Amino acid sequence: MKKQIIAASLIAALGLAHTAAQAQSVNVICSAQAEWCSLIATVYAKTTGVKINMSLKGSGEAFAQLNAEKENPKTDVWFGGTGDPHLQAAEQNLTLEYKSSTLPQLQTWAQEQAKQSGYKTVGIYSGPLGFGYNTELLKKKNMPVPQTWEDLTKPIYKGEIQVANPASSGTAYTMIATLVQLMGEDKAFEYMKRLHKNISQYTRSGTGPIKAAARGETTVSISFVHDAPGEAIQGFPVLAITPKDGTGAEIGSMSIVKGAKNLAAAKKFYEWALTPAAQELGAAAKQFQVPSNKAAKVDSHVPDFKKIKFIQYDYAKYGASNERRRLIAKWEKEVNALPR
Ligand code: S7P
Repeated sequence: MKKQIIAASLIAALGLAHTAAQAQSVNVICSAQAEWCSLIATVYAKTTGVKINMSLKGSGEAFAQLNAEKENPKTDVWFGGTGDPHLQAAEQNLTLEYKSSTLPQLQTWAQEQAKQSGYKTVGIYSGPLGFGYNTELLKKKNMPVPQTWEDLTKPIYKGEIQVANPASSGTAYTMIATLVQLMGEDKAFEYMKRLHKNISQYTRSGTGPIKAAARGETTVSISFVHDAPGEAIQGFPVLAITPKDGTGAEIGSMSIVKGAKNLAAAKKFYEWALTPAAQELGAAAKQFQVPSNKAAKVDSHVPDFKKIKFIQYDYAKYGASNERRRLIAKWEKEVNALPR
């Protein structure tokens, strides 16, 4: 009898220990750049004792993974990445409704993102779409800095531009949605067909083209402009500009996965990620998006939104699953299928 009691207590203790260990880790897909993701994991583990099992995925790929594992989620939190696939995940019930008490401390665009998704996602940063360029290559090839979307279609830039593929990249989808809103759908598709002739490569990831421009593998990229200063700080000859005729911006977002196995830990991480101190880690990792918490310091490398001509980006419309699917399929059929 005594032996049985001891065995039962042992099993109970092991069970408790297992639960405690589970509570000490959280599974996060991070769709920001690797430097930022690993700084988050290090600081979070040091300050809270909770381990982050971090996997890095671009926005489009992260969305695909959540969709693939929806019957048995392995992810607890999806941190960062363009907002449109987060909205799509919300619509498809892949993410959990959660209203943080920090919401009133966030920028209006971040709160709007939360509201539009039924509080299944929230804005954590924002940044404008634009053109990156290698200053040395432009000079060597005697090319002007492109100032407008139309400039990118000029023959002088033939084979000189990289942009990501919208089927895998949230950045590239932001470009399609921006152009459609800026020009109207017919003109935007006519435009993208002309642009296609000048594209040397559609990359898988949204940050690929700015890295290629920085390293002299392409002259121009279509990228988020906040991704350029980090490359320049490393010593690469790269700058970025926003088109004079207007551009869109991403609302980098964060969502808790529906059915998250470590829900308490997921909420704790989510709350932490909305604090000013956590958001300032972006700039510390040389990532220069605008933080969503109004009290977070804005680094001097962050693009000045007041100097940029923005379109009135309709995040709800272009984050809707059907619209996103329709525009990407149309781009595949009418643009990507054309010879260059
Ligand atoms: O962290 C830089 C950044 O440009 O990358 C994010 C995103 O993962 C891009 O994903 P895609 O590869 O799907 O385009 C952006 O949210 C972020 O600003």
